[in-house]
Amino acid sequence: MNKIENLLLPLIREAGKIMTGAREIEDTVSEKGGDSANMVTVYDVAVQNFLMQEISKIIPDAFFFAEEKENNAEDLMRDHCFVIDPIDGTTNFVHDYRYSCISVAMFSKGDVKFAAVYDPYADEMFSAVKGGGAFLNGEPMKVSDRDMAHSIVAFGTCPHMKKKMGEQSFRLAYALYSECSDVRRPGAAALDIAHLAAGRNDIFFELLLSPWDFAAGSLLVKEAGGIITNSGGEKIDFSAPSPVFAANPKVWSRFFEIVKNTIDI
Ligand code: 2AM
Ligand code: CA
Repeated sequence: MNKIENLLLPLIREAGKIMTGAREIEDTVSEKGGDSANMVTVYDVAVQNFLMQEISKIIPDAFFFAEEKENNAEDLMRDHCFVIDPIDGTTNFVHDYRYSCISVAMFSKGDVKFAAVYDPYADEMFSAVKGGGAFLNGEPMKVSDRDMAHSIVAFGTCPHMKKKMGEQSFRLAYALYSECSDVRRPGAAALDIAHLAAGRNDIFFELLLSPWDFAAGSLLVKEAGGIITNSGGEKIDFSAPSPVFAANPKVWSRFFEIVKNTIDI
């Protein structure tokens, strides 16, 4: 492990204790607007504040692009900009469903150089440094080699945009369901993408996500040998919300063919 990992990973594990130590979570919820499922708790803010404060001690000139604050996309072009989702899977968190994570990506001049997704319930740290491979709790991880018939598809339903994205999301899930082994809707996009990088699921999609949901996951998938793109099959733009499609290389072309034949985004 190089230096940046040694400094950041213990901080992110420490932040996980704020999640696992949370009590009476539902009493701390505020609604953020949208169709539904767009909530924030005092713990989202506490994790974000803890990470911003501790990272600033290590990297005093760090910038932050994070879910529970106002952001400036130009900061992604700085030398050090941390894209943070303090709790991805907030609805799961509020329900004590125990499938939520912390997602941290370090950008340097627009490019993700370091990524970590941490599941504090399973104590699993998914991490990657650009060009250095991907790891799960320090052990190398890679995407699966399963074919379509044996694949699990994890997907998100855009609950915050049900009217615009709901029907297409389920249409695509159904089209994939017809050819794959089965589908899952776990409820935390960053963790679903990390699990794809670890070879646990084989295909992931959600038709609209925010940069903090997919920034870390995109490096994990690439460093684990997988493919992750926007709806045009191109590199995702990190400065704005985007559709996200990811898969192992074996199923990618059939997966993306089904995407193109099924939905219109
Ligand atoms: P969150 O839990 O951090 O809010 C659920 O389908 C996925 O969508 C979760 O990863 C969730 O992240 C994300 N999500 C929820 N509200 C969103 C919004 N308004 N814009 C983009 N993504 C959102
Ligand atoms: Ca969040």
